[in-house]
Amino acid sequence: MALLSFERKYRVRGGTLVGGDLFDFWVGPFYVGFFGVTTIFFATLGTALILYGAAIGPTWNPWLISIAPPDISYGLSLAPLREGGLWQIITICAVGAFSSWALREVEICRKLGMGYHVPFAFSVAIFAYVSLVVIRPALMGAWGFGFPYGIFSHLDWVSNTGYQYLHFHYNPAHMLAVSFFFTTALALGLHGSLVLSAVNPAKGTDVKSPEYEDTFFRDLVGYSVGTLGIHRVGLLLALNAGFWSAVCIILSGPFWSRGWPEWWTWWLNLPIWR
Ligand code: UQ2
Repeated sequence: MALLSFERKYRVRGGTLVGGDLFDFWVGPFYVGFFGVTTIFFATLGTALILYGAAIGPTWNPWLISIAPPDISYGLSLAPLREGGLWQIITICAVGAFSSWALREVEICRKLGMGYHVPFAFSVAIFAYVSLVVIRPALMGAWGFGFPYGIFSHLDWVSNTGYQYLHFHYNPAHMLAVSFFFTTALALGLHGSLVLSAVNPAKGTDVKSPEYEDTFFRDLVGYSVGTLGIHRVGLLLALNAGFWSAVCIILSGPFWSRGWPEWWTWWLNLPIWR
């Protein structure tokens, strides 16, 4: 169905979670909805506060601008704007904007009668962010454990936090997360190259059907997961990458405060070595 005639079919009332018909309209190509309004609100306020934070800070060098969370001594209380309060409001705006975006995706899914796979997947990414700036700081008793909003400063935070546990790569959940990230890249590399090889062949030759894609992998590794299957595998791999990232950082501090290499002493202490 051509895009213009399909628009008439799907640009219909209903499917909203909040607000009924009130925000059930489009602006140009964009569906608005109640959560479109809240997305714009949080994103605009958050961006303005980041710019304000930069303006009262020491530099306009984009690499060095940084908006830091409050000192640990503020615990879980609200801090003055210039001493981490900005970071706190910006964090609320970020979580508000990301959640609004996910719920707007849900409304679009409902309108179209589709599954909720996209908002579900996005929610795992939101969970990974929230685990860093809300869940772990709350469990450790201070917003100061969140990461600063700046390009170099957040890299420094990751490095410092990693070294606090001596060698973060010994964190078993981090091992899982990294393995899932790499496998996600492998799967997308295989899938993207396979699809392009089939549907974008040499000039003057025919586009190849999925049977060719199946046959390629049956010839190569004796198995094809199939055209639907590869997307299930891809989603599973990507969701696990985000999920175990969240787990590995929530474990570090709230549930394990020594070096991660030391965690493996359970292995050395297994009775089978005696
Ligand atoms: C496949 C298939 C696709 C694909 C890919 C495969 C026709 C267009 C990439 C091959 C995938 C396999 C064998 C599984 C890979 C598993 C991991 C964990 C990387 O069969 O069907 O559809 O894109």
